[in-house]
Amino acid sequence: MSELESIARAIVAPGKGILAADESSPTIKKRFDSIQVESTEDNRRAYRQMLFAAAGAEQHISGVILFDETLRQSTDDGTPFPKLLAERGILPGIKVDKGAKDLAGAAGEKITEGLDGLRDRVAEYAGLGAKFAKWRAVIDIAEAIPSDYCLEANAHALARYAALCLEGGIVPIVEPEVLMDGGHDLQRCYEVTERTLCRTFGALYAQRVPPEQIVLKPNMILPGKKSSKQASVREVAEATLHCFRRCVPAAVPGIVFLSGGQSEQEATAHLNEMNKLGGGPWELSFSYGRALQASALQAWGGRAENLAAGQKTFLHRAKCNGAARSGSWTEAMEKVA
Ligand code: 5MM
Repeated sequence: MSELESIARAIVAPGKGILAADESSPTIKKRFDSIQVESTEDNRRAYRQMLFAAAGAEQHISGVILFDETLRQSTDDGTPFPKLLAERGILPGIKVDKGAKDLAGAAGEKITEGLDGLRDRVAEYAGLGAKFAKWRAVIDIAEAIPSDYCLEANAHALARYAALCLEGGIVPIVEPEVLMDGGHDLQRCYEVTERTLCRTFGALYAQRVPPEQIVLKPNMILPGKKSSKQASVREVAEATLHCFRRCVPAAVPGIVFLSGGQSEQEATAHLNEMNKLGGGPWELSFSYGRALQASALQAWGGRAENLAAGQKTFLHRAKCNGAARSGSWTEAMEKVA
């Protein structure tokens, strides 16, 4: 097995998943605003240190996605964050995209930028200890969108990014996110996700990206947040597995779902149900941002005296999602906490 494939397989090791802590500066400011904490460089460092240093996290966390600033930061005692993670057996990863911008000629649609200079940035990140990278494409659903143009442009960029990462020796996490904003139903999310994934894998194939060396980070198949027709946990799990069996090559080692605005418990319950149903050729795991951090952020509240409480809350979510990897999470686990 190539080194890249073994990194991809380590990312989706049984019982573990990814902590997405790669919030860009505007996003982390929004998160800190919600707890009335100023988004200074040192507050961001203290918060991330709380998560990365939580003892035992390595039992359920295989990798952490970092933002450029965080990859270059260190703990209070001067240990660089990538070193801290690597010493505990957690793979450091890096967000390399430059964000979703308006797509010219396509009102309401986005294209993710960041390809210019990416070869050099990948080389630098690999030197700083990154073992994998992440690039997120954003697909919105409304009556007349997404257009084929938007899906093609984003799939092409994802594949170019993936090829450059592999050339530079790091594993690409390919993240085409179909947003759950809006009033669409589950079936509409299924159709758009199917179109998105088929195009993404077509572009990866055209650009000679071996599926064994990537990890896919998609949305689950969910009704929009404003939909009047919500779906049961079982319906979400069945629709998601049905869609992914159609579109994702069996050679891909694993699928790490994003939470996308679900509550912490919903994200865990959906992953758990998919693993209970099973039967897919890939590992089904998590790469959650909000669904691993929301309650830990609240518990911390920006206060040094709450660091232990923040870590305990984060470890609880990591443990629940670790259990969801084998379909062994139960609601009782939440009540005990
Ligand atoms: C952690 O949030 C990531 C960064 O977002 P921005 O670039 O917008 O600041 C985001 O890409 C994240 O990795 C995924 O959306 C998954 O996070 P959620 O919260 O949806 O699980």
